[in-house]
Amino acid sequence: MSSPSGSNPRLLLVYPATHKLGWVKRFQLPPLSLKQVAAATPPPWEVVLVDEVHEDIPFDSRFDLVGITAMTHQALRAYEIADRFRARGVPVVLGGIHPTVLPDEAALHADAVVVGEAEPVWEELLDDLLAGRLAPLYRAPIPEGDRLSIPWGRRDILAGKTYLTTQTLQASRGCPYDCPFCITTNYFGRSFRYRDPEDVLAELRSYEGKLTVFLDDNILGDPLRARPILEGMAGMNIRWGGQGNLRFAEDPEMVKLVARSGCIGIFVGIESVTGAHANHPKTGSRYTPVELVKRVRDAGIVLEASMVFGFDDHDEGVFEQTVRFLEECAPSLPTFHILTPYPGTALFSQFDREGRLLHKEWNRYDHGTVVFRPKRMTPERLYRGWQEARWEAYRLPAIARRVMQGKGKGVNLMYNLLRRGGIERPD
Ligand code: B12
Repeated sequence: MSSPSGSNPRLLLVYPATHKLGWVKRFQLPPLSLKQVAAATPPPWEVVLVDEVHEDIPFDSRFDLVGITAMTHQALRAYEIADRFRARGVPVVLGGIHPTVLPDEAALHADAVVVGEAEPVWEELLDDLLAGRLAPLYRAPIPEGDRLSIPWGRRDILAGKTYLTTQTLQASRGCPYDCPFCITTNYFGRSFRYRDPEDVLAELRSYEGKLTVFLDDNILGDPLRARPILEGMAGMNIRWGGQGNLRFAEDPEMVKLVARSGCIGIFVGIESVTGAHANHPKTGSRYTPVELVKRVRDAGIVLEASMVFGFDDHDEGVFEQTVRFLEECAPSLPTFHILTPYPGTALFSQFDREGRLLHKEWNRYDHGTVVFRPKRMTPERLYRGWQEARWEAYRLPAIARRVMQGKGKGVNLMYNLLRRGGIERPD
């Protein structure tokens, strides 16, 4: 296997950036998508990863193939990059969540589009390219079952770049909850697929640093499957963060195990204080979020709670209600998002059908812009309410009240002040 020039074939993987970041880029995580695509690339391919957040794209270097990943807000930039390479005669493959849900759109800017996970189709695509028979579309099957078998993400391709940590991985993929605003169930399968715990633990043992981030949709989604991984981690002196929902906190023993395994922070989507979303439908819990949050914080784990504004049952009162709820609940860090109907979700189809999408300018589908007409308020009111809630929740007295409840006051204060730094006063 060699490239048309006779030497080893060279693959460039690109993570597009929508805007330049200052010093905060040191706190970013490397793109796991591309670490996994690189891991699925067999020798003798040579892989170069360019993260546009950190470096410029080498448009003039020799590559036999360029692979670009794109979430929706990155899609337009991904297409620009693809067009420039293709104008120079370099074949381009587009993959990731946006090309997965809109392959026809992506195909206008690519020689081939990968729909879904790279692992099942990537080698075939590379072989086809070298044999001169690249197909326009490679579609991975929608995953089924409860097992996940993937190679360890490649970290060597990150050399020379500064990230918070390069130790990012997934123990599982998929999610059974099928929330209307989320893409995961449709494309990554409706069950939690876990890796063999021994394989996860072996990967963790190969890490030289302490700080590790699990990028699963919900690492604790199936507590029985997560348990052997957590137990194995307990003796490893790892410090890890991840995301999930609050369900694990219903079992006090599980909370203790999560803390013992080295968990220092967890991001949970509470989403909404009202209606169908109240108390997080995913939990169907007999405990209130207030009780569950307290349990997690008492175990010394930083808990970031994400709230979303703009659901159809939200009126102008939701902002105030949410801020009061967060005062009572006191997660370590509240995060606020504007509801964003991503293509491929049930929410997108609904708003599109109802003529409520304001536009399809993908670079503004970013959770900080209103891209649809809310049901019970104007788009302007939704935007302002989001700004006000953020401002209100990060006023110093509000931070002080939150930090004083629960353990780890110093750490929580530091995180809150850092977050406060990025919040603008409402116009
Ligand atoms: C972890 C995660 C994050 C991490 C990312 C860490 C990192 N740098 O790796 C953090 C917390 C930073 C994050 C942030 C955001 N995220 Co996020 N995130 C996820 C999550 C849970 C997993 C993504 C992941 O790493 N998966 C593991 C990798 C291996 O899988 P993958 O990326 O899908 O890649 C596979 C395939 O897609 C394919 N593939 C991907 N790229 C390419 C490229 C080529 C060439 C090929 C061939 C194949 C290929 O092969 C890969 C291996 O199988 C997903 C949910 C999900 N299940 O996808 C949401 C998700 C990707 N995030 C989402 C969003 C919206 C965001 C934010 C915009 C939210 C916000 N405003 O705060 C930000 C954007 C940040 C940014 N950098 O610009 C949405 C994207 C929706 C959309 N249509 O764009 C998702 C799908 C969540 C959802 N519920 O809808 N996120």
